[in-house]
Amino acid sequence: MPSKSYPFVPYQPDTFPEQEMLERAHQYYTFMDRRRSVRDFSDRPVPRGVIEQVLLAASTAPSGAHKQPWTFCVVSNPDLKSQIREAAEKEEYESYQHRMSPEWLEDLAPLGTDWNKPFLEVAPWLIVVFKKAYDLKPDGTKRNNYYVSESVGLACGFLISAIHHAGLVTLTHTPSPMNFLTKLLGRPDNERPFLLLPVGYPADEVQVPDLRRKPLDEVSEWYT
Ligand code: IYR
Repeated sequence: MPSKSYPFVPYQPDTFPEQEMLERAHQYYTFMDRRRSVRDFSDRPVPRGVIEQVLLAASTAPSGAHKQPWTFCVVSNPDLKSQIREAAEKEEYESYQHRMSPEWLEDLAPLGTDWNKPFLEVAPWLIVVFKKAYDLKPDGTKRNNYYVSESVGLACGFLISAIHHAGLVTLTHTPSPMNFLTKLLGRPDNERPFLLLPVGYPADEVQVPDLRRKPLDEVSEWYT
């Protein structure tokens, strides 16, 4: 078996005394707990440089075999946003009218959603995340990726947290089915649409549903 060695480099992560660690952990929780999904956006512009930085942060997520199997398609072109809105609303209309079960519609009722998706035109940026089922080598042959959905889900989590940290809002929008995005954005065969995130400032006096998060004892079991 051929053996080959690969370089390792020293790594010195930040560490803190226990009291400071606890304070930082708590502060991060309270910061993240202020994040809300927002559906009403302002059309106020957001500099491209901010979007570049949040995408770089997203791309620091761990991924299977460090393949980083994602492409972030970033849309601000008004014509393209209109086409995306039109196609998404067509699918959403079908979903809300015919495809979603009564139980599903009942579960969504507190969120106040429907097939109308004005944020797809109003938000200054749409980030359409694609997952790469495999990579294409320069000679056109396929190279496998691993744990693709887990990896891209992690990158999206990092992205949402970076957007929140920048003082902007977003929404995890999943028009279904979402293959119209492959066509509209001209993506290659190895990419599948995963999530669509409108990014921007919230509309003036925006409101969000009065939701509660589960307490720790409902989301954790401890085996000490
Ligand atoms: N994709 C639809 C429906 C929807 C589904 C779930 I699950 C949500 O948490 C929210 C919405 C839409 O975007 O309206």
